Amino acid sequence: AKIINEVSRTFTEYLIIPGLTTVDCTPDKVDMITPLVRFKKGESSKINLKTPFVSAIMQSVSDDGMAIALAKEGGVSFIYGSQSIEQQADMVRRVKKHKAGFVESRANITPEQTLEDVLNLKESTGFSTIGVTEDGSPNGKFLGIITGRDYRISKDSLSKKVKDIMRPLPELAVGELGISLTEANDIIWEHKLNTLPVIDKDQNLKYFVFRKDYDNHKENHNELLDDHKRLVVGAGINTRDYEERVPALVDAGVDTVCIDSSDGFSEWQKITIQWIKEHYKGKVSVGAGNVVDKAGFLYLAEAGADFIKVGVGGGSICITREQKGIGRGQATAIIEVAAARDEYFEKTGEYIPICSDGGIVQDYHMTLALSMGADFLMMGRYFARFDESPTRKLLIGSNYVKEYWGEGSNRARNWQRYDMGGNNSLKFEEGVDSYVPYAGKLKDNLEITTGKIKSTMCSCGVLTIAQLQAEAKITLVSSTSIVEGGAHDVIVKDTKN
Ligand code: MZP
Repeated sequence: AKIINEVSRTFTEYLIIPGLTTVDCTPDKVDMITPLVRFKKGESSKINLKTPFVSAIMQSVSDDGMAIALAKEGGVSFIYGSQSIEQQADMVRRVKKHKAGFVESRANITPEQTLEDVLNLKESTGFSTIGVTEDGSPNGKFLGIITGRDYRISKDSLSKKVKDIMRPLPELAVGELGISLTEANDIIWEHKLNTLPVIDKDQNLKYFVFRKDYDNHKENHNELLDDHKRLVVGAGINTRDYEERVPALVDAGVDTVCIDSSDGFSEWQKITIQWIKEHYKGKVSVGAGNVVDKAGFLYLAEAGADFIKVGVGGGSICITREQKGIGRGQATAIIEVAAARDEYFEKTGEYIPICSDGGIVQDYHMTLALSMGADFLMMGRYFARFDESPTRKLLIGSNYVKEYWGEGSNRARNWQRYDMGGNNSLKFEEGVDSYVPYAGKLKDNLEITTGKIKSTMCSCGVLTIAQLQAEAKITLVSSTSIVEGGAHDVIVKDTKN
């Protein structure tokens, strides 16, 4: 074996040293625009993010609800590929058909849950009507609706089961909705509850449309819109069924696709990228990965990838390093791949954005990843905590949590992501099923997070991500100085009481 003696490091082992902050360098002037896809010297990327975040290609993170919420804040979701081609394309279609002024959502409530669960959902979403599906999944068989007005809530009734308070949808509505399915998103049907639960012919719940007045819609300058004033959305693909999946996604209006794999340094990815490039004559952009070194980057760059994801084994739900012994500290991986990207740009005049994927725990890790050369960040745990992620919000002890599971867990069963070709029956778990602390609305959290990043950028004296990458000074920290960085040698007051 070739032994690399350089220690592989992660974000917590580094800090940023402040640079000169000039009077013109204020957080409101910081522009976090960043390229998403490959571009030539002197040109600009066809897709730019206004916020340098994308949400992970995971069942527990990126569905159409998350995609709409994130695109409204300047980022992009990659809708998970571990579902049928038809379901994934439907999600993409819903994002593309989303219209400003209308809020769409669906509920994840089962008949066996209690009224308290319903109330939590109402509180977190602010919706007046909640749908019940057989298995609680957004696409499950639709059983009925619950409205706040139908039911008086007292403390005693909180433990009542949903099945006792649910009403079936009126026959007439089922019929009418059944007819309108094909153009579902374009129908604004005045229900007396101001809500339209859209179901398919098998009574599977598709989603709810809540009518809101256009006048109430405040213009949002962060919204990420492509040529037709539609939100931008991405989707995950794999190296097995791309010949069917990619055309369905393109037909649904997807803006970019990304091969989702735990180890992207493979000929399978090259074959997939080249098929897409040849088939669409370069018109469909495709991201690839994940890699952790220069060799992996160059392989995918030469294969034609439009952006390259970096990171193996650092995800919060990931046990790949324990199971297979492969991976690299995320900071070291980013630093090496960013240098390879810059060298490639110098040599070829083609800039290929890189994405730091997984392992972000603190907000300052984001600033570090960008300083180290990442153009944007993919996060799972961060987004899973919000109302907009597709998973259930539960009360565990006295804390609210949201479910979050890895694509390599038995729950997701996304075996293609870990596919090495050959015998298909060799499967083992590389991810866990977990909870993350519930954190509220995406928009509120994003404002705080980007506020911190902008503030750090001003500490470095820079106003753009490109300047941050070029000018930030980063230092390694000892384990004792990490202790120094938290509150220490004081008795911290318990502010909960
Ligand atoms: P994090 O933001 O939760 O730390 O990491 C999210 C990333 O972990 C994803 O974007 C993906 O690259 C990776 N992931 C997803 N599922 C698994 C798994 O089951 C995993 N092992 O490692």
